[in-house]
Amino acid sequence: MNQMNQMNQIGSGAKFIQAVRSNNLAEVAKKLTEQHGLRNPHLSNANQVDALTGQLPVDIAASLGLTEMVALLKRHGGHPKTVSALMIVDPQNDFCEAREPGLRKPHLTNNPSSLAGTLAVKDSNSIFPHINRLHDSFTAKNQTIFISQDWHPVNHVSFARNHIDSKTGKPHNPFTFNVPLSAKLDSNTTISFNESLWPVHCLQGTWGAEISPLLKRNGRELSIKKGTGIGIEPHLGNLVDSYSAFGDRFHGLFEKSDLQKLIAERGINRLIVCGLATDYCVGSTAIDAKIFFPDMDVVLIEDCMRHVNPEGAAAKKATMRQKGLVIYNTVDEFMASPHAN
Ligand code: VGL
Ligand code: ZN
Repeated sequence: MNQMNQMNQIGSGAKFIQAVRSNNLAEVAKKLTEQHGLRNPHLSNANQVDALTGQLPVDIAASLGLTEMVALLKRHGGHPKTVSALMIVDPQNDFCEAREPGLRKPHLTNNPSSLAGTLAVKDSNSIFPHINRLHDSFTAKNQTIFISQDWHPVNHVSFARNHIDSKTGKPHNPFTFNVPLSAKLDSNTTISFNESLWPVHCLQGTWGAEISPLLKRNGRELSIKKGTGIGIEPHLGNLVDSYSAFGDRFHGLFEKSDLQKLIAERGINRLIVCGLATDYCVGSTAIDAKIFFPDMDVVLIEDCMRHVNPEGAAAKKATMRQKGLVIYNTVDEFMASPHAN
């Protein structure tokens, strides 16, 4: 077949670009395969189009728009179409400071805005105006917004009062870190891990577990509950905490949320992760996103998260960057970046 015929049959480069932009790569691949016997019909990322381009004469590849296609795919992080979602991690009353000065004992006040959460993260309330800007933008584009909630039963493993300190014979104090725990899975298998022990927080159905009224809502957000103890075999007790919105630290061995399934179903390939707290649930969710979906663009914004411990947050951010996650300082920086479209 001469080159002119090839051009006519496939169509102009502009049409190809249009097909890429409308995510119609399957159609493009089919045509190329059927009409030209090309052996690499996969066009879902820049490398694959590069390989395809290599099978054609240079001028034909260029005139078909394949060269531009590669550039376009690379600009979009290797994906023909970006499907972004916002993940707001644990924006709950128990992780927030009081919004007004006043009484802090629930039984002494009927004004919830004077209440501080039991695990209040420093400066937590200041994230909401920034997260709300993201919420507006995602709502306007009809993009998925997930909100996760820590949702603990009274006997939850992460509550200090549920563990006796062998040295004192009394329950542990809250904010005790690196407490070695182990669990017998069966007669042959025992797993050991370190837990951080916290004050009682985010008890199912209580004010502390509710989402802060400072967060904007559109009624269409998808709710993810975690640390529920549901699904854990009764004989194992509430064995393992779930910081990540995907599930427990063993990647969902004991308790797994619907998040992985929902992301896969919706073809989400970019996740903007924000909320409370950077060093625990936000960081663990972001890292899990990359583990469960290695091609996912995972993006965080400093203004939209706060931490429990500065050292823990610095370490978590270093790990995240090392794994290829991107961290912007402000929503403005994010909005001006290639990750915002
Ligand atoms: C969290 C401590 C305990 C969090 C949850 O949301 O970061 N931190 N449970
Ligand atoms: Zn918790």
